[in-house]
Amino acid sequence: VDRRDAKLALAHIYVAFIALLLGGLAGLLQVFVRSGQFTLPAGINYYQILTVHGVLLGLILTTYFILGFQTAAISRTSGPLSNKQRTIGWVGFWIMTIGTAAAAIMVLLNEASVLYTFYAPLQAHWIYYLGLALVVVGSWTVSLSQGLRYIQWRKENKGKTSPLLSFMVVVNNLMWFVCTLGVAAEVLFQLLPWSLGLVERVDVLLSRTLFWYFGHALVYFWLLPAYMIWYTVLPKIIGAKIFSDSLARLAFMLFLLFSIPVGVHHQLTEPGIDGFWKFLQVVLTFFVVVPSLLTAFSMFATFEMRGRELGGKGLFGWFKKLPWKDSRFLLPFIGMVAFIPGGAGGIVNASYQMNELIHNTIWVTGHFHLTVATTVVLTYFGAAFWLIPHLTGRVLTKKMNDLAVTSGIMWTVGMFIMSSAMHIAGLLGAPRRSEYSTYGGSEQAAEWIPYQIAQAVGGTILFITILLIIGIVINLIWFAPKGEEEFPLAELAHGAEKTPAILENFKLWGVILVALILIAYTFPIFDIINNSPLGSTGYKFW
Ligand code: HAS
Repeated sequence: VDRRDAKLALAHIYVAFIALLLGGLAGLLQVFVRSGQFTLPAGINYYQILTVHGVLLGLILTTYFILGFQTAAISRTSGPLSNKQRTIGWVGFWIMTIGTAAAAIMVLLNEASVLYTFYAPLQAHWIYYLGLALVVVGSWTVSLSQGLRYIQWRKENKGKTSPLLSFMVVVNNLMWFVCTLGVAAEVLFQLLPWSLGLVERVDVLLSRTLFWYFGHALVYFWLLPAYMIWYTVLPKIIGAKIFSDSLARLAFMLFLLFSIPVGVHHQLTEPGIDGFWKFLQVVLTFFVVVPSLLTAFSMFATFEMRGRELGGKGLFGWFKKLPWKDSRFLLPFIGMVAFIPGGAGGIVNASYQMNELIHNTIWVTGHFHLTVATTVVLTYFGAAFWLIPHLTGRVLTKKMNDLAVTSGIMWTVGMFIMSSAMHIAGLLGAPRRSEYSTYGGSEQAAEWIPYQIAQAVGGTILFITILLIIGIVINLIWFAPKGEEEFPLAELAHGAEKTPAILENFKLWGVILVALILIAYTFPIFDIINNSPLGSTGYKFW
């Protein structure tokens, strides 16, 4: 990666790891509070801490890591950014950072304890919403610099298939842009005017619907960089090749199409949205499972083929041949394995009847600690351990690699304890997003307490692991020996079929995407506005 692009990528990664440390600390405080053994000092409010945790880890760590990684990925595969593109990237970085600081100050002042989902009826100070809006606008700007480099590559290489990793970055950015339009509309037309006192009331259902239009695609914005690493980096680390470029591109295009028109599966219990639209979006949700299954089978096949090439015999002999002591492989691999129960939990969530049982229980928190906090984040950590030294001109030593492997194992143990306890307590009815309570001595609530203590044990292990990870990152930034660490990137297997040009036809996929969104959302939104009991939106469509 070009040195000047490396600086831009690193700036993002620094913010991501600061967010990890502070967000992790907030997580530790939360599990302690929920265990009933600890009370927050100095009048700090539980929801304040929960907002810090969700915003820093769910929104800031992820967005910054993704944009930093993607800047490096574009520079590595399409070539260095031009001065203009790099300047656009820096402008975006600073807009995001000013927004993050503004939102953070409001949360610290307890003026924005509205959680990371921040939809109405909880209301925050307008500066919080403005700060988040700046984060979104800044992220568009950074994505633009990446997109412009990709367009430049295509112009300079007419008729050729673009580098796979660059293509993946562009698909992720496109999905991000389209989905953030929903939350931008919510912030601009509802939350900001409402918090500024310009309108008295807003329609809560509309606010939630616009949020979830964004919110589910958000989880795939987190996931796709992990898939980029699985598809293009892991084969190289194990000494294999990418066995199908087309399959990887198809999986990404399917994500682009199906990530957005599925947000209503977060609102299955809400009145005001007709059952038909819920049904339709549940069906589309089951479509979005397909690219993950494609990924699972193709990655598994790559691992098995490589293991057999290395002499692995019998049904599982190949398994032993994989580089288990290499943190660059092990951490993402554990992430993949965690996605089996994580994804299965997602299918439970999306199933209308089962959703009745788990909705708003701590099961959901368990689900996303497996998906985002294990699958995604462990893959990011595994990548950070080679990406940071690659960008700083240092190397990952054997000692640091061993510590990194230890951190991966500790993370897995902590998360296994915490998230299993969350899943079980959720099935026993424990609510999410609530402080410790005995609910007036209720017998049912008493059953949850051992699981809450288990969550505190898991959470403590996780926080210790975060300290270890921050130590490794500091070493890789300032103290590791100087040298050249590779940005591993696999080649396409010999004899792999030629990638059909249609897979890179963004106009065609864009039209299908818009059509799907219109089908899934137009009527529900018109209905919500039309039937709004508040009449606060001031519009009527029929
Ligand atoms: Fe989810 C709630 C449905 C995936 C994150 N989800 C959430 C929330 C978050 C989140 C943050 O339908 C809470 C939001 C809030 O605060 O309210 N989710 C799904 C479905 C999927 C899914 C159907 N979720 C994710 C991912 C996330 C994420 C990914 C983050 C990155 N989720 C829901 C629903 C809710 C929900 C409802 C709302 C619940 C409610 O009522 O509130 C699917 O995408 C899952 C598909 C995945 C699979 C697994 C494929 C397996 C793979 C592993 C490969 C392994 C290999 C190694 C090759 C079917 C890819 C094998 C080797 C061996 C040796 C075994």
